[in-house]
Amino acid sequence: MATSLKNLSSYNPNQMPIAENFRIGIVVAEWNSEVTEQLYKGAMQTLLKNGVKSENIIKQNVPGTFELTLGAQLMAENLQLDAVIVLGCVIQGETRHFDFICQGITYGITQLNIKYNIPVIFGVLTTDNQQQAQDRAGGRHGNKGDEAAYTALKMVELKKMMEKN
Ligand code: DLZ
Repeated sequence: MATSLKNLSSYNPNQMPIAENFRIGIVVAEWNSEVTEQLYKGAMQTLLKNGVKSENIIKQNVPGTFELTLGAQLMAENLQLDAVIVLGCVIQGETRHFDFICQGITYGITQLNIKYNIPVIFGVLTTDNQQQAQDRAGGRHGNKGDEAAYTALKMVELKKMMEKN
C-alpha cells in the first residue's frame, strides 16, 4: 500500500529512482527571490542527494511567477529534459493581482503537462504573508522546493516505467 504523505520532504529514500541520467530544468521567479532562492536550494539538494548530476540540472530565472509558464515551455521545447520544476512565491497583497497570477500559473502549468508529455512540477507558494512563505522555504513547514524535486523524480520514474511497457 502507498504511504500516506502530508509532507513530501519526509519521503522514504529507499523508494527513490536511480536518477543519475535524469535531466531536470528548474525555472525560478526573481519576484520574492529571498524565498524562491531558498526553494531552489532545497530542490537542488534533493536532486543531488538522489544522484542527479549537477551538469544535468539547468536553472533559468524569470522575472515573476507569471512568467514561469513560458520559461518552463521554452525549457521543455529546447533542452531535452526529463522534467521541469517551476519555483515561485506569490504573496497576497492589497489588490486582486494575487488571484490572477495564481490562476495564470496553475492553468499554465497544467497545460504544459498535457502539451509536452513531461512532468512540469508546480513549486509555487501562494501565501497570505511573508512569514507563511518563509515557513515553507526552509522553515518550520519544511522546504517546498525539496518536495517539488522529490515529485519530479517520482514522475520521471513513472513516465519511464510506462514507456517501457
Ligand atoms: C506584479 C506581481 C505582484 C503584485 N506580486 C507578485 C508576487 O507576489 N509574486 C510573483 O512571483 N510575482 C508577482 N508579480 C509579478 C508577476 O508575476 C509578473 O512578473 C508581472 O505581472 C509581469 O508579467
